[in-house]
Amino acid sequence: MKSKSILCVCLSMAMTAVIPLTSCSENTDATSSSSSSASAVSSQNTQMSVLSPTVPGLYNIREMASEAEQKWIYGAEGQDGSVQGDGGWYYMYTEETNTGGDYDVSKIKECWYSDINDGGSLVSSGSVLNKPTWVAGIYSPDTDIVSTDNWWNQSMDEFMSMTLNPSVGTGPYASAVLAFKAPQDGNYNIDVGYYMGNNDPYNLMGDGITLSIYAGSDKLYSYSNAYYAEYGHEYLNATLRAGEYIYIISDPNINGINDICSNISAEITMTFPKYADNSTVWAFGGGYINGDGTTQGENGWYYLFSEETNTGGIYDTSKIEECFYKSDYKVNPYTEEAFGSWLPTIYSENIKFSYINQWQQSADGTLSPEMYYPPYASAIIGWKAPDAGRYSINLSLSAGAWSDNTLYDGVTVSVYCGTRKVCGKLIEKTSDFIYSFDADMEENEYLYLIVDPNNTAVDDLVEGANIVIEKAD
Ligand SMILES: [Ca+2]
Ligand SMILES: [Ca+2]
Repeated sequence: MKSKSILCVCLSMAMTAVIPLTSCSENTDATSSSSSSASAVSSQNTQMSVLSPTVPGLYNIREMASEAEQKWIYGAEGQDGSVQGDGGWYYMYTEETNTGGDYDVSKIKECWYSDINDGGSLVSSGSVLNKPTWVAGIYSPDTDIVSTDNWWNQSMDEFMSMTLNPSVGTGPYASAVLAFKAPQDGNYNIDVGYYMGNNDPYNLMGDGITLSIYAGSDKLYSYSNAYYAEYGHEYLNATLRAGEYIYIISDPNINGINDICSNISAEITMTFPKYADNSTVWAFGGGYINGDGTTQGENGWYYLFSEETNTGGIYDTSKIEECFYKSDYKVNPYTEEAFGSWLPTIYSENIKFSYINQWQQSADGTLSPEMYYPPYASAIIGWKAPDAGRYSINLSLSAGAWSDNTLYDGVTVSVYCGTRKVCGKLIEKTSDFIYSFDADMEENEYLYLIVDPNNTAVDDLVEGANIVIEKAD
């Protein structure tokens, strides 16, 4: 079970969390090193939050993001669990079981709804189990589907603990499926929690369940547990076309004895990546399109690094170099689909993502210098000003050591305009960093966002970075 999100949280983290405003004052030496007033960074805005609506010339990232995302929560208040498709959620099943997590999703069908108030023969007793449930089509109204032997339940009823329980004592068996239908083309973050396994591991007849998560026909996740039921939580991401489904599939394996799959939570967030106009506004991160993220200089953005680390936030920007792009750096173990990262040239072309190499620098706003062994490097995103002038610059990101291990020292996040340091902040444990300022920049001068791993790069994670630059003239 993973506890760490390795996927883009994009805008949703910054937008939905209570945002602690990160003070940058202790390291700010914005103007002291500059001899030219024309190139000075204006200091009056350096403490300002991007949330301030009153300052002209500042781009309000929060407002942009709320326009740019949409969220669906399974079981949200007001949702009607007796209707297919309410809130985007569908109750489904498949006759494919015990497949080791491989399914032909074209065989998934909709369930039918059994409302005990209709007085059907589905329920054998007057116990609390006498709740409405969605039922696989292989079971007829004459089937005793919720009884001493059969614990099939598929409902968002809080009292039934959000179940996706394919447990029937004797076959035929079916896999219970909760599905979400994508309302439009987009990139979807998928956040699923569950409790699953064998409800009575002392009964050796039970073989638990297999829980799988699909986006369309792509398997994103699969986990089988025949032993003590346990809690898990997955953070996944997929690009879907309108009308495609996300499936959460609960498979009873060989039999349904003591199978439990409950406490299902599911939250789908879609982001609509935006195009900045790249003549008055430039933007980088998970909410914005900069080509396919594999080209240096797209809309002015560059993937860079420096061998300078653990410097207390002081860098010689002439030492900053370009990264190289490795398209097959990471491979999804379930779909075997490769995806890439920008990497410092101090690492070999043959480097692969592994538990000791977790560097990730990509257009989705990930800027993590995470490595288990030296040599370390600082991960940098740069933006080259197309014209001389004054720019309003807004940054937000989530940074720090992602684990609770006190041995690890997080990152130092610094911002430079050319050789001039604007801001520097040591962030040991994961927190949000939000910073806004105005700067006068020369033509072709770089803005740098520098993520320094400090003394060790273990567990150093920076994600959800969004940078919005607006011409302030
Ligand atoms: Ca089973
Ligand atoms: Ca560190």
